[in-house]
Amino acid sequence: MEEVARLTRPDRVHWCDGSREEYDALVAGLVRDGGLIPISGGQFENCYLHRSDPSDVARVENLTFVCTADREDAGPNNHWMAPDEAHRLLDGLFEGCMRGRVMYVVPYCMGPIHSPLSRCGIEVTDSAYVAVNMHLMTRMGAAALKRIESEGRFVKGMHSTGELDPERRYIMHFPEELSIRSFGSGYGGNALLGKKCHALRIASWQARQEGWLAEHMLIVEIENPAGEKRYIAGAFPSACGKTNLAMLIPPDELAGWKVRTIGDDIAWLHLGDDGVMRAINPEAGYFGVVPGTNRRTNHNAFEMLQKDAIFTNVGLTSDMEPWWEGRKSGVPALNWKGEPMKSGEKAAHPNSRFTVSARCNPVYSPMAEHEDGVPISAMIFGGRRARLAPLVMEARDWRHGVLMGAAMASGSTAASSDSGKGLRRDPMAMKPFCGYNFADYFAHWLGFAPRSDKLPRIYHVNWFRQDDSGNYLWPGFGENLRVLQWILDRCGKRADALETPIGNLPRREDLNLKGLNIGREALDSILAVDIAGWREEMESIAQYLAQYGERLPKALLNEHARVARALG
Ligand code: GTP
Ligand code: SPV
Ligand code: MN
Repeated sequence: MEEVARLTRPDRVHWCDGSREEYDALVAGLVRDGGLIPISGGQFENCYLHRSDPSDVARVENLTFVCTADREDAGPNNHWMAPDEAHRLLDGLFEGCMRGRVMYVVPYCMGPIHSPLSRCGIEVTDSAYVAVNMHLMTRMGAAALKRIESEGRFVKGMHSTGELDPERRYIMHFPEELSIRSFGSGYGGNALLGKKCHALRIASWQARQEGWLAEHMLIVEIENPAGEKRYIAGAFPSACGKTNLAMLIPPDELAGWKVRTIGDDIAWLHLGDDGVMRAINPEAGYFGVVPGTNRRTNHNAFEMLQKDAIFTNVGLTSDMEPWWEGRKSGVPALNWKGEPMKSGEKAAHPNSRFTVSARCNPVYSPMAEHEDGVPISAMIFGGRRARLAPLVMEARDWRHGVLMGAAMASGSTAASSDSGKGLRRDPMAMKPFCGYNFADYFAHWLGFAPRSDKLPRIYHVNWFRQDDSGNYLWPGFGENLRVLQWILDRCGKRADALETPIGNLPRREDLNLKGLNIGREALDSILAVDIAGWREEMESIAQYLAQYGERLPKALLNEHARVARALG
């Protein structure tokens, strides 16, 4: 810390202890200097609004680098810079950057504080907003520091908002040094280094070396009316429904089912000595998408936003309540930049977010604190696919499932400022987050098959099929539980399916459709397999995979060839 302070020259160093008093004092300071605006209206209690710089509203994939000694280790899926060059560049930026500021030292633990599966880090930051977000998102402070002191090993993260100049903004990872340096952004995944930088990019690298998985997955607990609890992990790209699925509310017809959250964004998965794959959620809070959240779509999220929440980049009503598109009540007076609303503009930024501690979630599962994690029955992959991909399909085995994950694709969203337009391949929803070469990542996934005969079953789902006018064909949200029910029934050998070249699909009679409001034609089209369309899809998947060249595991190519042959 002395070394960092010598380089960055802060006025003062503050070691975070993680106490409630500290949180309140940091918030009070932010309110004094305008970094947080108290939200006083309606039901809201101890909630605040933060307006980020308008140029700094999402992750920046173009400015995110993996700096390994050998460029090939980062792979075509990452931007790369030589470690020496990256350090030179960043030393220059960090030099004196905290003059006139406070340097916060944030020790944190990703995962339950006493779990052997958890890992620690220290983020040094000059942003009090980052410090308060880390309070809500991680187990942070004295207990984490104690664990770090006894373990001696931790991920070193250095962060400064700099001048928020997009031309001087870099998010750099040094997996071989277990370090992260982030400069020039104060937003979400760019700045809360425990989340995407540590728990995914650095952890995925460590996971490969040590034989486990660090994934962009929600973990949900599902209890059936007989009281049996099962756990599903699911990878969906950013802004594609993880938080919503992790806390969904069963529809009336599925009363008796209970759904609880383990995690909404990241899962660390380990194979036990008994061959069972168990997962922990390394996080302790949510940094969730606000737009679209209302009593009907996500009642649990809506509830937990009323107290002790920080909103980033939403609008305000005239009586100081937060407002966003899809809130379904109130009228915005100011947009997310704090300007009076103009007609036709959005009040909230499409990537506006809430930060809230998991303890505020009315359906937080006590099992989320379990040191061994929860046993995973099934893994699901899914993206925003307006066409082609059916509602759900089951992989015939692990290898087929790895291909399904590797072939994932999704429409663009506001969660990244530069992911391009239209459909992009996003293997396992890890395109922006895998800290090493995807070819090696696929090989690592495939390598689990011989290690256990109790691996989770793998599925691909799609809540986002549209008709020609752009209307969603599937009602989604709570109704997604019907698909999870079929998946769990398959795992328990209690449901049938139709074998097709692309995987096993439910027929309409295999799904619980009681009371579901969906037209016959819509249902037919989301349960159909378009053979000609899938032949083209397999062609496009082959082209995508080809960029990984010789390093790509042959088993994946063989699996691709098998599916392509089955399609004829
Ligand atoms: P990140 O936090 O960026 O990783 O996103 P996420 O995957 O957790 O996505 P989230 O659950 O926040 O959902 C993103 C957007 O998709 C929100 O606007 C939701 O309202 C919407 N959404 C979520 N589930 C569904 C669904 O089943 N159907 C439809 N049509 N929209 C959904
Ligand atoms: C995502 O973009 O996948 C998020 C938000 O979960 S961020 O923390 O910005 O990465
Ligand atoms: Mn995410």
